[in-house]
Amino acid sequence: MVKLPEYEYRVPKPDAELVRKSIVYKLIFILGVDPRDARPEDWLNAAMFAARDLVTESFLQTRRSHIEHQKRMVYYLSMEFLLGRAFTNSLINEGVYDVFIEAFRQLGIDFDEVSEKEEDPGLGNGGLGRLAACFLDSLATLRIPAMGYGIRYQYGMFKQEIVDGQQVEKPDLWLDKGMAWQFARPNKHYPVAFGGQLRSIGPIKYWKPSEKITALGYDEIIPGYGGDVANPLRLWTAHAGSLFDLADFNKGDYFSAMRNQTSDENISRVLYPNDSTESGRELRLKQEYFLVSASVQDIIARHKCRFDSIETLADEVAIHLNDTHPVLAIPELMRILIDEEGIAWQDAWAMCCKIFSYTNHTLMSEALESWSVDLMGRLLPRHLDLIFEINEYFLDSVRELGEYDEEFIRRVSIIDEGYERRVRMAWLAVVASHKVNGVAKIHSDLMTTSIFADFAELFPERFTNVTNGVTPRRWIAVANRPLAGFLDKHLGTPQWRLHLEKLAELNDLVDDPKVQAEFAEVKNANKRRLADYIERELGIKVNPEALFDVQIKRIHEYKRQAMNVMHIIDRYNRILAHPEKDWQPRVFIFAGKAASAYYMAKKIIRLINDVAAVINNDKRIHDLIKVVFIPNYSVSLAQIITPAADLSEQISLAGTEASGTGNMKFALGGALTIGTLDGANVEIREKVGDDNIFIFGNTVEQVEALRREGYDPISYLEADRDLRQVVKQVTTGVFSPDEPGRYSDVAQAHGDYYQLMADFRSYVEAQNKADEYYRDTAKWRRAALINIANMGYFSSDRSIQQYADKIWHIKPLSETELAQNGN
Ligand code: AZC
Repeated sequence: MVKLPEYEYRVPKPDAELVRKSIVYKLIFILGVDPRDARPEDWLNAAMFAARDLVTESFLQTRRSHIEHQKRMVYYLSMEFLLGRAFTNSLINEGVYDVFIEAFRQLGIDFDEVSEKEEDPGLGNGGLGRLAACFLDSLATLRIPAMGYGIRYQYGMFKQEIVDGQQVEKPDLWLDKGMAWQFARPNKHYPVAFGGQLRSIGPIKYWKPSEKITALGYDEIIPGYGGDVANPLRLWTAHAGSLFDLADFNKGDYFSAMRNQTSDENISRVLYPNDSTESGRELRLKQEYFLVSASVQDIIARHKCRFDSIETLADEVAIHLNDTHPVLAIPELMRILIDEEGIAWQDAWAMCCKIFSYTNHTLMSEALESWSVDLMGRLLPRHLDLIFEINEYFLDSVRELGEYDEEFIRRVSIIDEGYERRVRMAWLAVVASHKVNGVAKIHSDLMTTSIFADFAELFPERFTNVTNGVTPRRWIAVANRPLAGFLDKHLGTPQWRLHLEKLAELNDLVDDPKVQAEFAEVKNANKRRLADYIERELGIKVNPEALFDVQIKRIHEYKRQAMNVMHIIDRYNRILAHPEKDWQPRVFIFAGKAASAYYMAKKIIRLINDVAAVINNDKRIHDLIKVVFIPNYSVSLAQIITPAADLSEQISLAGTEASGTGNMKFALGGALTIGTLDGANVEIREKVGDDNIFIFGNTVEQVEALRREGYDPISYLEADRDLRQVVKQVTTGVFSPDEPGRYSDVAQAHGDYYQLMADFRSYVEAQNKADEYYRDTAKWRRAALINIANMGYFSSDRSIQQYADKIWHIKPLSETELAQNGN
């Protein structure tokens, strides 16, 4: 092994001068750009290389320590990671933010302009992908031996433009500007095979695939806060198995040699822009297998490099499945253990059952993945065969209990024997995992009484809850610098970044008028920043003194953006009817993308924009209402919008939002929640108390009772004149005079499946109460501070600690382990 003196690989603690020189050096010698010609994008890349140098040593050191101390590792498999920008986050985590600011000042270059040039890696859709990113931050910060695996989609989430009020999808070429934050790993490549035939020679199964592609690894560096640990997120990209089909090429058929290459590489071309329904496309199944095959091979290679024997795999490795998308990792590990490592079936299965754990993120039946047996048999014959064997083994064990009838067996079977036979991926996940968790208390409870009720009966000890959390580094330290300064001052320590429960000490200060006033200044600064953004990007002037009422998230019927719009229209009607009253000015802010094929969600975006156009231009309203739809929602946009919110809209129908994490980010930034008793709202209420949150609407039990009894939306219309008027306005074209029938189907979609009519009245009442509160500035500020003070629980550090303790049984690297460098 190479031995180096420490000074040859340790980067000295940087000062501004060193950083400045480093940036200029990178610009010239890495990027080949003359400083005189450098554009902000070039400075960004140069600065990212300079920042990466600072992280790289911790990155290598972390890996050395894992090997040296034989740490048990957790591997987090996810089809999505919504990382957000790396640059400013890394400066905060490395503790060099101010040093870089100073270096830029010395260079005479605008730091903000440059850092805003960074493209968001849009490698995810919504909550599930962002959660994975918060978790990576916490894993590194808590020094948990961990690594993420994902796909390096060439095109991330589409860019959303709004044209004539409608969503238009544009390609997201996030890689085009260069990715200074990744290390290409040309030596990390694995073959991924598809198709062909399954043969057997006696009891030995033999898979002869017809197609092979190569997965190539890129490491995105995930620095932990404090700068001593950095973990890799390994992202796979598809390369054509053999660069050309040489036979075709030799025949002179250049184009058909290339054609294969292009279709192979399609595997890592796009992220499916869909956050809830199964896409049902063959390419998606290929992507899922591509991710898990490369990752499982890599996990085994890493294990073998650290330990002599594959037999110890289950002692040293935990693999976590982020939803069902990576569930093929189970038969893939079985295949490798049995077919390649020669391990007996039952032993291989016992190892799998110790290794895997699974998080469920939604109860919505349309989001439960299943794949047709036909398709799986064609693409992955060996895996299908193993799934059948696993199923048989599992069902036999259930039958042996002697307590269950064939109807029960049919229900728990991994193979759905319906009209078309299908593999139920969530069932496979539950059968193979030693722990299955939901993402908020109410969700985990519902999981065991609804979709997984039968399994909860079979394996009660398997089900658990880990309520989601968010990283205070990105969501306060990076995104909300005024609040970070406020907390440093009033808590007297920067330690809340690592111990968010310290926020509780604010509880003693919430009545202090000076503290309240300082908090108001923080909020106002954030609101002014957002108002500037809105004016710059959309040309709409909004009043920063108005109440900022915000709903930003994926557009989905269950999230009920349409109900938010209905309240806006009702308020508009009431202002017109009583202009003399003392109305609270409000700015209603929306952002979010709709899946490209989701007709109703796209219509809701259009409705928001149509309503905005009418109300914003109605002089009689005197700016008492402004409605703004900010296009192209992303992590970076959330970092601007969230800190500026006064009121956080979390209004999903009870029982539909598994947890939500936006709700936590808002409350952490001192917004009050208006919400239903759904997802993590329930736990937020427990923490902040009834007086500091606006809860409305039916409970899960009431929602279910209505469904059972035959929900009748018309009855609510009949009983409520204002509601009737709103629905009539929408459906008769008051907001779409050029096409009166445009929204005839919106209010009644699917018989009002998400019960907007049932919750409308109590929603409006809760909104009125919010106005009343807001007028009493002391009361509002106090409530906002109480929200911040009691959000400590919702740190992703707490979530990750629970995963590490209850699910993965993984111990962090201690400081001494990390300090003894194994160079
Ligand atoms: C989301 C849930 O809808 C959200 O409630 C939760 O907070 C989040 O996961 C993280 O747990 N689910 C998804 O994004 N689901 C999919 C399939 O994308």
